[in-house]
Amino acid sequence: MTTTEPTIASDDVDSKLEWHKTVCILCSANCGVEVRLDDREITRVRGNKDHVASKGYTCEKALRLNHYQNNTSRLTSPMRREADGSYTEVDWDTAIAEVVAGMTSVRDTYGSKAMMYYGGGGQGNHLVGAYGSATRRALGITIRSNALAQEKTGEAWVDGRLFGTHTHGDFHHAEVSVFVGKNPWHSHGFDEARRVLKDIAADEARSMVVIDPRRSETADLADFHLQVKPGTDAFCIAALGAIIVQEGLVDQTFIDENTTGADDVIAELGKVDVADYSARCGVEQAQLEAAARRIAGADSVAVLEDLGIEMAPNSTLVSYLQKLLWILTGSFAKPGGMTTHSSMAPLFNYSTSGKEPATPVTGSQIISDLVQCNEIPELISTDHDDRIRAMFIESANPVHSLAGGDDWRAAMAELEFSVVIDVAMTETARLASYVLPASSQYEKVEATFFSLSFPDNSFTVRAPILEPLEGTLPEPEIHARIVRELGLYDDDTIAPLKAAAEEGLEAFGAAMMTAAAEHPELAGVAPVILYETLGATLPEGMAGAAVVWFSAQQVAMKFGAAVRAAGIEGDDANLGNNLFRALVEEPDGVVFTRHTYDEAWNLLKTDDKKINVNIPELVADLAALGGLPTDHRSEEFPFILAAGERRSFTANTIMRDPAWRKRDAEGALRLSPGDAEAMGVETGGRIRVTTPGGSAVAVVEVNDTMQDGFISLPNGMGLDYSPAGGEPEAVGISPNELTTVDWKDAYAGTPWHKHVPARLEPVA
Ligand SMILES: Nc1nc2c(c(=O)[nH]1)N[C@H]1C(S)=C(S)[C@@H](COP(=O)(O)OP(=O)(O)OC[C@H]3O[C@@H](n4cnc5c(=O)[nH]c(N)nc54)[C@H](O)[C@@H]3O)O[C@H]1N2
Ligand SMILES: Nc1nc2c(c(=O)[nH]1)N[C@H]1C(S)=C(S)[C@@H](COP(=O)(O)OP(=O)(O)OC[C@H]3O[C@@H](n4cnc5c(=O)[nH]c(N)nc54)[C@H](O)[C@@H]3O)O[C@H]1N2
Ligand code: SF4
Ligand SMILES: [Mo]
Repeated sequence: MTTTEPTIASDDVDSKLEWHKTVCILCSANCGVEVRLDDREITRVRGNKDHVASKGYTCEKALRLNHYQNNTSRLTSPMRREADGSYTEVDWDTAIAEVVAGMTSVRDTYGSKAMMYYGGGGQGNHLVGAYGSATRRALGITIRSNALAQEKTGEAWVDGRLFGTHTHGDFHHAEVSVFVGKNPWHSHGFDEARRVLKDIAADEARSMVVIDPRRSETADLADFHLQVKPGTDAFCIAALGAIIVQEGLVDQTFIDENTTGADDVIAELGKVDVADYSARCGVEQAQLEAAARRIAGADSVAVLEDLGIEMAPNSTLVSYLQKLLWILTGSFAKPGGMTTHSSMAPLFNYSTSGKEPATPVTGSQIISDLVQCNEIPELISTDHDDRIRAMFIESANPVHSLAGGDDWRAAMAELEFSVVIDVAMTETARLASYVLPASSQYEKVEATFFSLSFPDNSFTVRAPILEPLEGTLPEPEIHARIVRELGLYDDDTIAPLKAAAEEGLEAFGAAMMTAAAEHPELAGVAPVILYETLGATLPEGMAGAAVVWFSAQQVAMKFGAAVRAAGIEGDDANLGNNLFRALVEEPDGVVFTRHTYDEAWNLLKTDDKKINVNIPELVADLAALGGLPTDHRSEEFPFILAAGERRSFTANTIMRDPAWRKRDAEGALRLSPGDAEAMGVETGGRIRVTTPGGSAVAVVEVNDTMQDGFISLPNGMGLDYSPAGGEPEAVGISPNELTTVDWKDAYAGTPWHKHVPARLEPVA
């Protein structure tokens, strides 16, 4: 033992070493944690047992959070790009003035259609998006997108048609849990994922079905691992649905009472040749039958899809088919089943008609107001009059995270003006006209809107545990300064609101009503006005929580009974105020709605409060499925590459310092033992991977969970970083140097990143 290691005695005497409550921001679960600080270093992390949702659970990644908070890529000054491509540090006043001048110059020359906003939050910082919406509206930006439009818009389109809203499963209690292209062991997606998976595996009365070409860590625990050939899920799940229909296992009472329009799709499933589809997806018919019967026979079924099908062929159809499994077997609005749920702020705007607006440049549909991510470079690099000429990007790294790296770099160069707000100098920031440094998620108030639970749903407002790094500002302050610079309001405008806020929340609510009537033009910038007025009265460091007051009021209005059932008292505006108070005061998170199962029906947004099963376009696709290819490989590209797998030490692009990884330092290319032998490579060797999008050399990991012909690379690798703060270098392969913008879903335009044709060549 070295003398520099902390000892128990020094922990006890040093008051700086108290535990601070916050959350882990590395995935959507946002587990509650407690951390210890030594000056600005996060030295210890443990699960917060009192957290309402995660109850002390964490995975191994949370222990490494200091690499996010402290690393050499942190930005500490606004920066302007000069004509020669170098960056000059500028002061905040200059930066705000020049950012506003740059954006308004594009707007005034070409109109607001020439501007786009991208991003608005990663896994744990969604207040960014709320405050960013003020700048967006103040500038008049209507075109926007974020990462959801490269994964979940196909599912959202289906959800809109079926339910008019989002649905989620109760995996803690489901008799049968089904994971479709989803590996919760590593990627989570619901609270306490590994605990829940282990509980299911240990309980003979419960079962798990995993549909995945790889024997993932989750599949290893499953009762039924349907090991499809990559990209053939539509055949597999159509066969499961067909077995349910053809064996008479449909819950007809549920269908008659609670749904409309199921006949067409039931008829279509009745025609499916199960033996043929079983052969096409590579799963034995007997296994498909056993899994389908287990699903149909269960009291409750919960299903979760994710990138394995959302980023693969027929993705929107597969989202539909997967939902049919639990609709046809009546697993809705009961414990262990699927439900709708409340939300502090919905992640999508759903359309029950499926009719969405289209972008004038390409004619493609815009689902949930989010432009298709794969099309963004094309919307910029075109001669079309309506092309995008300015981008405002915040808390996202699209040059690295979206398909087609080369197209993105070209598009960024064509923009007349671009702004990036980030904590780090990213691949995207390096190409922007202006870079504004944000305080980290441990230096300001933050929260995630990924709270999808039912019957209890919770929300955590977390206080800063550190002062902002010098030179940085929290986003609420950045956006308030931008909106002020745009001249939308001044001290006089907000003086009455400030005074009312001093009096208390009740007076403030009344003053907001008056202000809304007197200044309807300020509705769009309400988040920054809340921050400057109500925020000024909140406890030290908590001003940025002000925007949550608005959500709390909305939640109280929409779900009043459920908020009261959750133990929040008060009527009308007081209910919202009391909820807001609880959220600001409670570091362990607050249950903000407690529903009864019956209420799940009321939360549907369909006109008749029934599930509208018929989606004619997708029923037609199901009918035509037999004519579609099951194999996208060719002589030139004999492998299928899953470009962007979630592993033990991946966290999107949130962790830039490669030293955070305790294993798989370079992010190995995984391939089956059979393929390794055929290629003559071994673990630790090098191999060149080439796709229609690019070529790169990877380190090899021979891995017996892979099937022959299927290879994978992790996501979030290949980020520029310099441990000493000098010229940065990338470690590992950036997956989107291998992907292309045109390889995508027909409905939502979501990329087929899990299904990239590839070839391999060993290198010496
Ligand atoms: N550790 C970690 N966790 C994360 C993240 C992270 O970066 N690292 N990112 C978070 C984010 S943003 C998201 S969206 C989620 C994503 O979470 P997941 O979707 O679970 O993650 P992936 O590993 O990309 O893909 C899941 C599975 O799809 C399988 N798959 C590949 N091709 C196919 C196919 O054709 N059919 C089927 N059925 N399966 C296929 C893969 O083998 C893999 O096991 O993870 C979140 N959690
Ligand atoms: N090939 C391939 N590509 C993929 C995927 C894949 O599986 N394969 N997965 C995709 C998926 S599902 C997703 S969700 C996307 C994610 O990709 P992005 O949407 O780009 O999101 P993140 O990687 O989470 O990056 C978030 C950015 O926020 C910054 N940041 C962190 N904290 C703060 C903060 O407090 N304020 C601000 N302003 N910035 C902050 C980080 O430095 C980082 O640059 O990647 C996608 N890209
Ligand atoms: S990475 Fe996700 S599951 Fe792991 S501790 Fe962080 S929030 Fe929880
Ligand atoms: Mo994602």
